Amino acid sequence: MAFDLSMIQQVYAQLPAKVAAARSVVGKPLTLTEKILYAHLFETSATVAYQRGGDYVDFAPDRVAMQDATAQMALLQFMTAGRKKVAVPSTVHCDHLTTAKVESAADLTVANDENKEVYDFLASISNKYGIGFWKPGAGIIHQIVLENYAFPGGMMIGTDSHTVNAGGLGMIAIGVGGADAVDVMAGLAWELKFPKLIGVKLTGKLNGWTSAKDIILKVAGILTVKGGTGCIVEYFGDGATSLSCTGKGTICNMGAEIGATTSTFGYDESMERYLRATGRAEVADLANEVKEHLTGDPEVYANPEAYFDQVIEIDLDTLEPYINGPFTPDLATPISKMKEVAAEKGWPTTVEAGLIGSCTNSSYEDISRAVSLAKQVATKDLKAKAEYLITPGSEQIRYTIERDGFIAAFNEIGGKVFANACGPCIGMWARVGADKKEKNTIIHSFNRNFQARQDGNPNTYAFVASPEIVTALAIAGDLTFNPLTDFLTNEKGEKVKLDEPIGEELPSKGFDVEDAGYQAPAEDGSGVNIVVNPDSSRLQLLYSFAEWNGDDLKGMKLLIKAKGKCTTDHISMAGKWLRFRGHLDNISNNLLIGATNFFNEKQNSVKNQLTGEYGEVPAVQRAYKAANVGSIVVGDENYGEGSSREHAAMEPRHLGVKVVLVKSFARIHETNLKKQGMFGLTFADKADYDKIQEDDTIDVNVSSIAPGKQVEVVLHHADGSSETILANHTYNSQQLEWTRAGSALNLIKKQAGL
Ligand code: MIC
Ligand code: SF4
Repeated sequence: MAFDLSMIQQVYAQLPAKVAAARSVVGKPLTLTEKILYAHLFETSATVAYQRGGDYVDFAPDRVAMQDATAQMALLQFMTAGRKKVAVPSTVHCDHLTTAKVESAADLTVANDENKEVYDFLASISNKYGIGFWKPGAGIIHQIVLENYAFPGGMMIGTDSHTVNAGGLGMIAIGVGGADAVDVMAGLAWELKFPKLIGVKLTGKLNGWTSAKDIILKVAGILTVKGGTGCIVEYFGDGATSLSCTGKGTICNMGAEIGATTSTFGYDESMERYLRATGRAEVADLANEVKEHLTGDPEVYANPEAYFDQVIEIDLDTLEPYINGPFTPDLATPISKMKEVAAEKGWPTTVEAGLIGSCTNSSYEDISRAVSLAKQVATKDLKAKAEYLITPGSEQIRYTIERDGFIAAFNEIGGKVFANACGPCIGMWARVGADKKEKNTIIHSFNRNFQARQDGNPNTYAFVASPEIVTALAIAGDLTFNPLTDFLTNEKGEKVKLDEPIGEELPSKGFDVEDAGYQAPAEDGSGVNIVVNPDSSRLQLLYSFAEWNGDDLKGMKLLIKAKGKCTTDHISMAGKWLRFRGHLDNISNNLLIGATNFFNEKQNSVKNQLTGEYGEVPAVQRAYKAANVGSIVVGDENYGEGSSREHAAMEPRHLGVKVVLVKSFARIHETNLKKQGMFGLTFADKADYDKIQEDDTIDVNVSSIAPGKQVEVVLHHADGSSETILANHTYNSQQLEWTRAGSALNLIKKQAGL
């Protein structure tokens, strides 16, 4: 039985008229993206055509999902917003806080014990406000959403950047910070700049060693980590319809790695098959009734250049498997070139560990194809050279693959199955020996491979590939092994070749599960009491950030000029710091500790301008706060890339940073800064980044800030000279209200009379 069927029915009942209204205001055939966006306007049906990449628009998403590491902050904010219940169906998923160490059951016992306070808090707050709760071990948020909640033509937001995974079932699903989730759960409009549209036409059919993952690995290579910023990517063409629904999910999932707002596919038979296989025949039947509205208009796909802002074409017949990395997901190397490139770059080529699974690659299809390779170890007298680890995306998947003998096959090659949770993908991997910081290579089918992300070791070269390629390379133990052409030497000294992977899109015996791990909320949660222990190190009630008095910001000290890549992992590290995600003051002790200081090329070492001494970033910032001196963070391109974690914006806010001035921002992080009442600015001339000096005292003249108007930044250098530069911003008048109120949440509270 599908969840929230009446909501889906209502969306579909209104869809034809809303799409017709949109088509008439836009005045031409519509992409799927436009249909879904215009069908989810907050106020009415479409009355004006929005300018892509220009207009801010208010939307009404159908649902919200939150995972444990971000839900804590989202719900700590929601509980101050004065609402009795969430306004739209919402769920919480316990997946990020489980450490992968021994194997599933043992690790879950430890997680339940260590995180009891947090899980109890999330369970009771979910119960109180009418939120569905998925227990630890139930699975990873995006896999659970795909299996249970996603529906073609729907729109959702989630407090995790990979919420975009639900595009595999034809949704517009967008990752956001917790404050955005609060808006929607409070029944308010959710604002987004109307995106630009990138069309990706897929022709041909995957074959042999290639899989859906290779499509997004290639797209990441083409567009880079910032090429999708401000855009929604819509896939179409006969190559798109030939992919499985879960394969589409993989492509959309990793679309977060190109900075895209989201990605999506039109409704087709693969989605219908998946809906039916996951117990949602009713949704498939409903979708079939409105199916022409659940895909782009035929004119659009026939002549995409006229409708999309950019079009990319990929021929699946000739696509090669890719391996992306290290340290960035967009460094794409076709497998046939890996030998050459690895030698040229000096990458360590012995593969120490192969990891499959995670929210992006744990479908039945993925696992069955990986198993077909694992089984060849025995039949071809091979021995798997690298450690091999599996994190299933959900209990339903785990239960089904166990039933079908896949787990036993993985065990045969020494594979270990971790809990249905994020585990190594988010650095919750107690990897033996990682503390020695040795140079080594791992390969995984996750989506992110930023430095130190998986095991905390900055010298781990992490590469991303399909589960099939990960498995083959784990068997070979060699990054340069190309299973399409190369032979392995088996235990008998014979030369053998791996056969191409084969698998099944969906389990022929159907999915199965005993306890999926779901807990429904109370009908009336008003009596549920939420207690946060004031002495807790894990949870802390939030205070309201101070209002802005409207003055210019004078005499700020430069906290750090970050050099190069500065992702949310660099700004607010995950791994062991995840335990403080519900405690703003404690987690603030990781502020920018991963960022590289431009002036000394070191991490977590910046000059305290009050003493002239070098110290750790959080300590220096706390010293400025204690002295009541404002500060500013300067950054490079695509600052805040990666996660949706709003801690990366709340921590500097809490510690007294006033402005973040960078060459460019990643979308979610820029919004998070705005929501938390910070000034997020970009250099009008990127070359001005070079003018920022270590001892600068900086004024940012924001008293007359207005939409579209540049802001003056005055740099007072230590030698007594000063320079004035200009900064751009993207605040609209509503967002400036958040800034004035001190945060978006303060404004909600004010409007609710709290
Ligand atoms: C990630 O993949 O980086 C995470 C961990 O899922 C984050 C969320 C978080 O930081 O809690 C994300 O993608 O938003
Ligand atoms: Fe979890 Fe990794 Fe997916 Fe993020 S990308 S939700 S950490 S499995």
